[in-house]
Amino acid sequence: MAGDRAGDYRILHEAALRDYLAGIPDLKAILGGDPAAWPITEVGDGNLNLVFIVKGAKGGVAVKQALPYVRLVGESWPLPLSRAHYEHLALSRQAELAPGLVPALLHHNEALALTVMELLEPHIIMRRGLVAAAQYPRFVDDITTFMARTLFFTSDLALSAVEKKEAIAAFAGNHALCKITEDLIFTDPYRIAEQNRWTAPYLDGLAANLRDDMDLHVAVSRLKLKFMASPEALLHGDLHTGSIMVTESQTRVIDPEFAFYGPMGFDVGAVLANLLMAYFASAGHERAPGDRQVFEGWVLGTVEQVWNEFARKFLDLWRSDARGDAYPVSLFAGEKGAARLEAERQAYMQRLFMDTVGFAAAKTIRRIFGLAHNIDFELIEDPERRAVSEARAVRLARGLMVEAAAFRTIADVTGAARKLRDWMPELTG
Ligand code: SR1
Ligand code: MG
Repeated sequence: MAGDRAGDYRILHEAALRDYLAGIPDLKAILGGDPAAWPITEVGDGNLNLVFIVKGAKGGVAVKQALPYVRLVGESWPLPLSRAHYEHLALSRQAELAPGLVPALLHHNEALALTVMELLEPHIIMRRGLVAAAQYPRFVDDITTFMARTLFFTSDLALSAVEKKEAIAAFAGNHALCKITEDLIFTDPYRIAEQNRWTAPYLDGLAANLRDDMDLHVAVSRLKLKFMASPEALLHGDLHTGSIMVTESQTRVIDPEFAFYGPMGFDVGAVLANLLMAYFASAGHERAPGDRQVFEGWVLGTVEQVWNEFARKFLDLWRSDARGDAYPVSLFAGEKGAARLEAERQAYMQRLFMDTVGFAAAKTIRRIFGLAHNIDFELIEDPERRAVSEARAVRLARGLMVEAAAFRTIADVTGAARKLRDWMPELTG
């Protein structure tokens, strides 16, 4: 049931949440001890929801409750509670497809738009770690397994046509969240929009260029159309480094409330964009010249490995688990058929790479000129230094979108990023 049962909904602040959790025997047992002594802390630093950490004598849980509006903006921007339904549905599916890579689900209340999950401890939001120049040795293997398996097994390569269409329908109601993406990522940064902001005055000129750049407007509009009209697979839908929790040895993907059936490159591009932004932001976090060089090398290496490993794992699944209705086996019989199908797989990945690179570019530009920014850049205190890092990222992003044909491999992308590391933009102001 994806509808909003507004009558049963109430926001559970501390006391009400304590009573609620204490009334659910399984959760009470996980937490342990006297409910009156459970510390409850609101820790949500995302843009939309309340998130509480609750600790008991025995263990802890994380509680996420959707608000009927966008938290970042306030009650003036209503948002359906049904996103909690889609998040729960996506999380359940991801847990089946990529076990161990999402938080365990402990409880869900549809009417309260509330989900209780395992407490991830001592995990931190990956973006925070990247700002601190931390490296994550498990990340490549874990995120590429997550993406390859969730995207492949929800696509027409793995599902029958009936299963696939039913799955699209199950997520089709999450259109309010899609609309946020359609507006904030693919439209607003390229026009005058009340909620846009950037590092002014230094990027005023660049913001004006963006509004006047018809090549870019065509490129981003093609990406928008692809986002709206290509239900290839079940996407996480918001797979940035703020939606990933990490330790040195574990990776967990959280927050799939933007889940819907869309183009695969949108998820892969989100991961690459956010790593590339961490790379460009790094110069702004330097305390002494070169003191983050090792980290920066790791980030660019990670960008390359994420694409290469994702492509390898996805292709392996296609060779071993292609039980879907696309590319019928009967059409590719014998040696000739096998060779032709393999060539087609390579062509498919090349097309997916181009989508990925385009979406990565759009994801970058929105974080610099749109409503929702990221701490990679925001925590660079000196606005002029921040603007320099941001302008470098924008230069790469524009190239990726408008001169897409020049980027045939992931090494072309990291090579271009490396060349921009010390490029000095002309800033306004
Ligand atoms: C109004 S919501 C702004 C952004 O926050 C989420 O994390 C998504 O990225 C969305 O675009
Ligand atoms: Mg989120």
